[in-house]
Amino acid sequence: MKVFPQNGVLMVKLFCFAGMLAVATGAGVPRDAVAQREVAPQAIDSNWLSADTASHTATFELIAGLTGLNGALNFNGFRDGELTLTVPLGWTVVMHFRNHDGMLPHSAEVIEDVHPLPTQPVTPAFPRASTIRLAEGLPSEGRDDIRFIADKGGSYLIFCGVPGHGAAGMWVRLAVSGSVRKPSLAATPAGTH
Ligand SMILES: [Cu+2]
Repeated sequence: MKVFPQNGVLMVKLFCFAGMLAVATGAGVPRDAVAQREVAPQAIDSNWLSADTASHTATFELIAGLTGLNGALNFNGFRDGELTLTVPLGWTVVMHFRNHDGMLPHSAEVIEDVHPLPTQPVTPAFPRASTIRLAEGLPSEGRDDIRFIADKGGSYLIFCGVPGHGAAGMWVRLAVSGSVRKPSLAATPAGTH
C-alpha cells in the first residue's frame, strides 16, 4: 500500500515537467518567428505595380505603414529609399495611396531629392503629385489617388508629409528615366539623407 502514494507523487512530478517543457517550447517558437519577420527583407509584391503601355500609365499601390518596420513609418514595408519605382519619362503616374497604419495618420508627395530631408510638407516636384491633407495626414485606412505626368527626368522621393515622418525614414524613391520602356519596382540600397 505504500507504493501507490509514491507513484502518485512521481506521476505529478512527470506531469509538471512535461508542462514546463510545453510552456518552454510553446513560448520559444512564436518569439523566433517574430524575430525572423523583423529581420527578413520585405518582399516586393508584383500586384503593387501595373503598366498600361497603350495609355503610358503606371499604376502603383502606395501603402503607408504596411508593416511595423520603423514604427510603421514606411511605405510598402520599405524605409529610407530602399524601394525604387522607376517610370519612363512622359508617362502618367497614378498612385493609389492607402494608410494601412492602425495608429498614425500619413500622407504622401513626390518631392525633389534634397538634403537634408524636409521636416514639413514642401511643394511637390510635379503638379498634383501629392495626397490631400499633406501635413495632418489621412487616418487609418484613409485613401487618396495621386495622378501626375512624369515629364521631368531625374531622381525623386516619395515622402510622407506629416511633420517628422519623412525625416525619420518614411520615404522611398521615384526615378523618371528616358532610357526605360516600362515601369519597374526594385529594392535599392538605403539612402543617406
Ligand atoms: Cu507618415
